[in-house]
Amino acid sequence: MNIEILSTDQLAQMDQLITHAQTILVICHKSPDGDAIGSSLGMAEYLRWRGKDATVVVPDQYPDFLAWMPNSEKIVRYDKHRDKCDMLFKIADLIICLDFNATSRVDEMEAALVGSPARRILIDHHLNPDVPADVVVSLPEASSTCELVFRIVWQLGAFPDMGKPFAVPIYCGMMTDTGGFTYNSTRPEIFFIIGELLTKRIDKDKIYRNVYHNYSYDRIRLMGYVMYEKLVYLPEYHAAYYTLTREEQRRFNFVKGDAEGLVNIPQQIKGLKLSISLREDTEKPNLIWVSLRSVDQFPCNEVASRFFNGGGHLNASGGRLTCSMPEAIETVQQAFEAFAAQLK
Ligand SMILES: [Mn+2]
Repeated sequence: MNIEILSTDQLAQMDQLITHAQTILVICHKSPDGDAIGSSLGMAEYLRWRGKDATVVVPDQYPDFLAWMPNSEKIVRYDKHRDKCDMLFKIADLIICLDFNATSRVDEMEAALVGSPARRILIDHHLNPDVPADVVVSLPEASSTCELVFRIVWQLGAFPDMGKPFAVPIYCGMMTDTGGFTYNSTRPEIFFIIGELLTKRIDKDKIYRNVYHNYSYDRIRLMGYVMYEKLVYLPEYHAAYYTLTREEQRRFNFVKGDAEGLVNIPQQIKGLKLSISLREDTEKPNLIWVSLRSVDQFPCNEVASRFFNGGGHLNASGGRLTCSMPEAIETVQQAFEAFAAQLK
């Protein structure tokens, strides 16, 4: 199977950039997910194999359910170690940007990134990449940035020398960005890659449990509460939404990440096309985080950009509103109305 994605020129350029760099930063977007952390750890592992001083720097906290991955203890948080990180950005020869399409996605780290004299490589699967870089690898049709990192390392000829510390995070990111290979994962290349990763003796069932079977008792109860008390189902639109207030989050001892995946659950209703979550920020008043999920060709990223100041992938997007919850609910209703033709 041909899984090569770089042109001959890109391959040579990338190889040259890495060859001539010694201090390399590997960075990803704020609130890193499995794909951001997985691709960063996988890339750093490859770079260390090439004898480079590679450091993974992330803007802020990443979820507990990723903290078991090999070398995750070496990840440096920008929000905690600002001075050290600013120095790294100054002295780095090369910065590899993973899983984001705009410099604003790295949040507080943006000035350090933009101001760094280092060369840059961007590897991403979001639409419309807008990060200035010497080499841009952008494949919106890819399942994940981890898939791209695999294909690049493969094409650079290093995969036979990679072990578990490469294969585990790459598998993990491909798994999380496809909901455990339940969406955006139909292309045969993906299963070719999984087959290759399994030759490194990774325990894919354990990886699944580490990531998905990690709920607290509070979180299970929150899920039940939201689905029973809060879910609003609109069969005429094949849509559903729910709200989650600050007070409710407090009641269930909400910790960051507890809302993760909640928005996917209504998608299990037969025929549902669009699911929306409205969650009040735990601190800032009138800030509401919006998550959207859709199936098939229904573009929830268009809904996100038109109504919720956001965007994302065709079937998984996010956004934010600055308003009260009743106003946010009104916006959701307007969105259903505006997309009624495609929803009904
Ligand atoms: Mn991703």
